[in-house]
Amino acid sequence: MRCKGSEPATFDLFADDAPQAPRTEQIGPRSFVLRSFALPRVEQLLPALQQVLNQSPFRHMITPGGFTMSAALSSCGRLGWVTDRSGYRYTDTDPQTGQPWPAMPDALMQLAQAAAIEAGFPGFIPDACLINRYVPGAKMSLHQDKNEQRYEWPVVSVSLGIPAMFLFGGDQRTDPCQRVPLFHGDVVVWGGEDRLRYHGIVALKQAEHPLLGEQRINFTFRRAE
Ligand code: MD3
Ligand code: FE
Repeated sequence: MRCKGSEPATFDLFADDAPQAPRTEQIGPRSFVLRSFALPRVEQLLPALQQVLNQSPFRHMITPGGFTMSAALSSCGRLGWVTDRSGYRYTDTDPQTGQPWPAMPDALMQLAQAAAIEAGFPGFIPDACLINRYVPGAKMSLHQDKNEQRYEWPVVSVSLGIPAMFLFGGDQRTDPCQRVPLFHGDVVVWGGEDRLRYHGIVALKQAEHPLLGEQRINFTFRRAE
């Protein structure tokens, strides 16, 4: 019989729950993938997410063009990002509840700040955290993030759950894209001259994550005002 605590010190390199050491990959002049950076904090992040969703549940928003987004959205922090037939903007109340957006839980704020410091952006204090939920087949088309008042601050994003392929383009929609796979626990920071580069998410492949099931959760931290 095999005893707990006496497992051989080996692991499956190809299992998505294999132990992962944190490491940094540079994907642009001021953009970095911090592999597995959020892993030690997942136990704090999931209850924080649940607390936000109890107050402001995921919903599918309509774009100004009349399309329903395939990613479901919520927000926390003082400002939340919304889209409807009249445009894209940040609001201080959740249009679905008429209440202020849920406060940003400490675990989320601390993770965003630590990642920003790691990538060379000390002093980042996000006032908005957009939460995207993707199921297999959901995607996000190539776009720029331009609804924020200043572009000096970076964007920090945290991926949990099943993998996604991130597309990282240039300053023009037609510029070629890098494809960057993002896994459970990865954190990406984009700033400086990379802040307005086009980006998107390829339709997710069918997969199941041991903790989160058939979904990917992405937290995107920004300074909107
Ligand atoms: C690169 N979300 O919510 S993360 C978005 O995974 C969004 O849910 C994707 O694009 C997701 O707007 C990608 C991040 C992201 C956010 C802002 C960026 C990447 C960025 C701004 C500039 C360059
Ligand atoms: Fe974006």
